[in-house]
Amino acid sequence: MTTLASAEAGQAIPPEAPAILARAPWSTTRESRLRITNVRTFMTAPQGVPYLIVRVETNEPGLYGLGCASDPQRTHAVRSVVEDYYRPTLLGRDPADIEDIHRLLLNSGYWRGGSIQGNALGAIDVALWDLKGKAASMPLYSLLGGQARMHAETYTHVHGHTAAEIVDRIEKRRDDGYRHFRVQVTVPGSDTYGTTSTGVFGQSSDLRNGTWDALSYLTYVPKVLCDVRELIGDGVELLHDAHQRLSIAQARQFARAVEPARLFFLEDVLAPEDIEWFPQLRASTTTPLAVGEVFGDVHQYLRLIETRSVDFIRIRIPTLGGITPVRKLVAAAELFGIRTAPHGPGDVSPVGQAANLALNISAPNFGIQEAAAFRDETIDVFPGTFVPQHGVLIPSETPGLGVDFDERLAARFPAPAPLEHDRWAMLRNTDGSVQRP
Ligand code: GCO
Ligand code: MG
Repeated sequence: MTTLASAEAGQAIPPEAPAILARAPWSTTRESRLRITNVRTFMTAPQGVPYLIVRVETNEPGLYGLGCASDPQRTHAVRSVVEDYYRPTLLGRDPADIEDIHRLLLNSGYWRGGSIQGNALGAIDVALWDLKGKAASMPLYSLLGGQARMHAETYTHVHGHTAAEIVDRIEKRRDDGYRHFRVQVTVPGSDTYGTTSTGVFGQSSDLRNGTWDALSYLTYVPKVLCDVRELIGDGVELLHDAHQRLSIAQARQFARAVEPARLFFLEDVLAPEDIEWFPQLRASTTTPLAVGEVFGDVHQYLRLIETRSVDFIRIRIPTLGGITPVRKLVAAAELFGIRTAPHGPGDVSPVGQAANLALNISAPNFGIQEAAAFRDETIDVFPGTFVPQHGVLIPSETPGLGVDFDERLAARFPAPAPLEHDRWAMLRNTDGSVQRP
């Protein structure tokens, strides 16, 4: 086993560095001096939602990469994959060979997919891209093909009970420069996603009362969305997230009923289990469709892309395994005229948002970026956090992702215990049956 024991190395390679098989054959002969010497994980919750940050360290002093492995519902399981399986496989490796490392880690788990492995792999992958940018003294978007736009436009979240209340809130955020608004509607007596004043993501949404009623949602929400359009007129884009809760018949009705609202897109009007219905749904409505937030594998999008049955792909870089697979997905979508809408509410960390921005700035088919309202504490823990300015995210020239991580400050925000954060995902219908959250 080749170990780099040179005196100038920042850190010697720990003895548990993997057997030669974990390394590409060429990596033991190539003259590269850079080696992975440690992989560390940090759980923190400055935004109230658990973040899992991964730091890949090297033998070059001060050269490390950061990745976001944040699956708020299974954080502890993701941490184990990184620490117990990926770390020993990576020690001693040259971080340059991202494709090889990605494929090795993906296949070393044998069983494919799922958010737990996806987020663990996604963090390692993004950290290696961050490292590569830093080593090349280039911002990540430059490595991905350079700047294709000045900035990435974002959408913000508003919610309310009546059209008047919602329009009032939109007008306030328009003054901040936003032109795109995800509108969620509070439905009397039922829990509709993203509709209450306090929530786990800090800026809005998600205090669940635990009961969902499709009939009241279908009766109340389309009318409010159309009334909002009537009141606000043109010049702003309205979005809505149905959060995977409708049947195909309800989805068809809903998509047709909101056509007068001229939505920018209607998100997750069907669940991933029902994606085969999208071609038919697409043919039945003019309402633009977006889906993909909960997909755990880029292959899940292929049917939607080849049939051109969505307008936007919602992508969560950590869950899909990082920049390596997602940049291929984005390129495929571009060839079919489909735009991107990366996921980015409060439960994607500023490291994850920085990866979104690198992709958005370099991808010709970028559509719109969901933008969390990060709290001040979160911005302090993540120096360089990208925050919307006048409704857009502006890239920086900083090498790599452009965001750092203050592990000492992060320790002041312990993550909630398992199941403390998950409760909002446990939803029931009025008949007591379990409902997709
Ligand atoms: C969105 C999403 C999120 C999810 C959350 C789950 O469109 O932003 O639906 O709000 O509910 O990311 O952890
Ligand atoms: Mg969503």
